[in-house]
Amino acid sequence: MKNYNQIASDLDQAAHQATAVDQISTSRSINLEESYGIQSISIGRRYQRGERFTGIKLGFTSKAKMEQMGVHDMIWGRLTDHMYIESGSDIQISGYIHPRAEPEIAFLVSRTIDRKLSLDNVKDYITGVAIAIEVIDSRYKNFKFSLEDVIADNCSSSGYAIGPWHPTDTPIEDIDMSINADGEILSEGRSSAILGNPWESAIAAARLTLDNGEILREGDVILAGAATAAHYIQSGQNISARGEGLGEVHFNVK
Ligand code: OOG
Ligand code: MG
Repeated sequence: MKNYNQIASDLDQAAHQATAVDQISTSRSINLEESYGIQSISIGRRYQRGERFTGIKLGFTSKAKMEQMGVHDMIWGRLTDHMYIESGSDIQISGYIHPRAEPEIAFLVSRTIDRKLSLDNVKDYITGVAIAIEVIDSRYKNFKFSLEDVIADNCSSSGYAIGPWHPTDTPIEDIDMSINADGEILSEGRSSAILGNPWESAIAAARLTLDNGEILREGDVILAGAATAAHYIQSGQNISARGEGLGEVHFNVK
């Protein structure tokens, strides 16, 4: 039976080489604590290659996402500078296994989050909100996994693009959001689908990092989790996300 280091290394290699691997849960059972442990070892390998922590992403914060993937609970993973996609730039499909894109809301951290937050004080720690696209690319064959599998795989994190930052008094509680290919809507939804209010994701991110020994500092990013189902992307497409009052973010798939 593979140990945690071997599993973490397999997942890291799968991402690095854009080749899918078997789910862990088909050959052994792991619990949630073990899967976060594997995620941490696996992301450590990225840091060793020189990648830098840039924030965290939440997953399965909307019913649409939980139903699409058949899971039932919120998850979190790490983002690195290597995953950042500049808006308007090209991404190479060959660097991915079976990438999907989804519309997200991003938060920009203004100072070290050293306490649990609430709706009353969350804006004291956040300086901007933006529309974003997350590119998820499960390292598991057929994009199929259990909750434990996907956590170990750093929650499918693969890329993220962020639109223009807006001040924190910009309404984001219940706005229209869409993910589009070549200007055609693939999915649209309301931001209130994200935990009832996307600010709750920033609050959850503060709690999860504090409870798990990560620190969110000035300049770090929080991705709130997608409001709609994710869509496979293909070379030749221009992928964009739009958020009412937040503008647009896009990239080209080569
Ligand atoms: C897991 C990641 C979920 C979200 O926004 O809900 C996620 C997956 O669907 O592969 O990023
Ligand atoms: Mg996501």
